[in-house]
Amino acid sequence: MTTVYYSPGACSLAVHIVLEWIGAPYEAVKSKIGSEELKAVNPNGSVPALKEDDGWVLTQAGAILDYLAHKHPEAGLTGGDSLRAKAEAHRWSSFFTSDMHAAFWPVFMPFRYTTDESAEARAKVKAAGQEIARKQFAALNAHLAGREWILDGRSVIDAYAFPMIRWGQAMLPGGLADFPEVQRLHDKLAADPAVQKVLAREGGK
Ligand SMILES: N[C@@H](CCC(=O)N[C@@H](CS)C(=O)NCC(=O)O)C(=O)O
Repeated sequence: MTTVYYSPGACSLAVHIVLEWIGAPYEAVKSKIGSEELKAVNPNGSVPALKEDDGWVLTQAGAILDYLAHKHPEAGLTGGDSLRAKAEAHRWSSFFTSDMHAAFWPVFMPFRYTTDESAEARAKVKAAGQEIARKQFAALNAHLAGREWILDGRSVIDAYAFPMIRWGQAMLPGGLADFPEVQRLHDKLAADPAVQKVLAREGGK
């Protein structure tokens, strides 16, 4: 059985949702970031990590989502098979890994981005991260205008967006008020019974 290692509300939520959408049996293991138990699976101590029955471990959310989409083509979550559809999937996966997710690191962990231990310095780092995140949400919002999903049809990329959209709601001043298309995507995903099931399992986080 496929196993996902997750931390409630983290980017691993995307993998958890995709496994639920696929509908094949899987195990979800709640993990403490940086714990020895998690490091035994992913030496980096981060989530998500995916383990297959034969012991093969895959890390990196974008790689895991692409792997699952192609392992289960019957679930229809790849976003399309044409050369350009694959390029779009790659483009948006990179966007969430490198642009959106990275923007949140100074928001969640400002202490990693300054050697100044004062509350004031950390608040400034956090504010800078929030500004970068807002720039990424503006790009996503513009892309979503007139579209139902990020790619052509619901895909793993929508699941990838979901935890980060939730972070935006919770961690940005004004939440998503300036990004109505992003809010619309959030609401559609939040209304999905599979997403609700996963959120409940993750403890409502
Ligand atoms: N590049 C990795 C980043 C994974 C990552 O940073 N996950 C966060 C949770 S959203 C984490 O476990 N962070 C632990 C840490 O930074 O120490 C990916 O995309 O999977």
